[in-house]
Amino acid sequence: MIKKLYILTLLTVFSFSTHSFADKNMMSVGTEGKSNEVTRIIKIKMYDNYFEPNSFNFKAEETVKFEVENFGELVHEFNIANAMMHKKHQPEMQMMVENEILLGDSIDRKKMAKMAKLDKSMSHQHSNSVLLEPKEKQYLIWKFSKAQNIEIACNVPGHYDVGMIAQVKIDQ
Ligand SMILES: [Cu+2]
Repeated sequence: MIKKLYILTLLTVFSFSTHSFADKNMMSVGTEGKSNEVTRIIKIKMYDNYFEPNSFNFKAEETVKFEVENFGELVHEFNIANAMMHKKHQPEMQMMVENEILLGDSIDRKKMAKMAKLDKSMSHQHSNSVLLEPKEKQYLIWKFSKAQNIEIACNVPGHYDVGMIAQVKIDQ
């Protein structure tokens, strides 16, 4: 119990200290989009462990609605970011596994809400991502920023490493 509290305290300190940096970082790949600005709707299928399609081409400033559905038998994440952001997000996902919020084929959303009160990073409330159980479907509207190459990836522990990544090329 003491050990758990200690870890939570550490995590809270960590997430407070990195939050403004994380927000700024996220802005570099885009921002949450508005539904009246959507110019394209794209259906994404998630399987164990890959995306279909797995490469995209967008224009700078374009607003896209992603309809994401999990056809796999495992929990998967759809996360729009760059490689560095994915790397930073992975320890949060690992903590969700260690706290038994994130299970192989399900998400304990009750526990997630409870933990989120103690540590915001455990809420998985990021505008650039959705986390889905098998058969779940959710949409995400994203406005891309400047021309660059970024990645849509799944940061469920182990999945990024086996290549659950879609390359995103944003042109001027
Ligand atoms: Cu995955």
